[in-house]
Amino acid sequence: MAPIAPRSGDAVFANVERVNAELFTLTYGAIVRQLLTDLEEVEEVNKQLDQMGYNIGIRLIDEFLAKSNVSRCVDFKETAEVIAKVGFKMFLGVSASVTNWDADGTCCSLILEDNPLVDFVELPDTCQGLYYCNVLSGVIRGALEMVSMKTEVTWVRDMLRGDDAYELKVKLLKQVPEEYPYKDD
Ligand code: MYR
Repeated sequence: MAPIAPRSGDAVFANVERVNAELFTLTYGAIVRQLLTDLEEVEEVNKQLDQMGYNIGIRLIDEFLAKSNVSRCVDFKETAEVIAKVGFKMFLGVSASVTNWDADGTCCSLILEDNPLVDFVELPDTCQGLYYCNVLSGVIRGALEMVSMKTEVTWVRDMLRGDDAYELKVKLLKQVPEEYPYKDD
């Protein structure tokens, strides 16, 4: 009989990552389901998911800045690229594309073709109006607020609602200048 060959470290690591990702997806689904039960109104669930995301975002930015080595972005266009290519990759395992810029460079769309949050998800008819992934809009809003950018983040397209992609509109409302924390006198 052939000996049982140990799996390589890489294979084990990939497996652990996949299991973690699935656990995360299923846990998120369980949270949404519980909110639907507790709050009853889909609009309230949308608000709660966004608020949860915001609370995550204001903390996650520290980890993002520490791990990514990203330095200050020159403008909002660079910030959007960083979110799409580095932030999404780091926390969601997929990257997004950035499109639909407005003329003054303060509003764009982040398009996700692959969205691990919705693996295994099917929404019943009673959930029409639910923005299942609303935690993501809150995360972006919270994270950007911590680096002095007030934004409005809204869903434009959602595959769970029958659209052909996931599209988030990110609008920069205000860039708060950072204050020097010490008085010069
Ligand atoms: C700067 O200070 O100019 C850099 C700003 C970088 C902001 C990056 C925010 C990362 C947000 C990650 C979102 C992940 C969603 C899953």
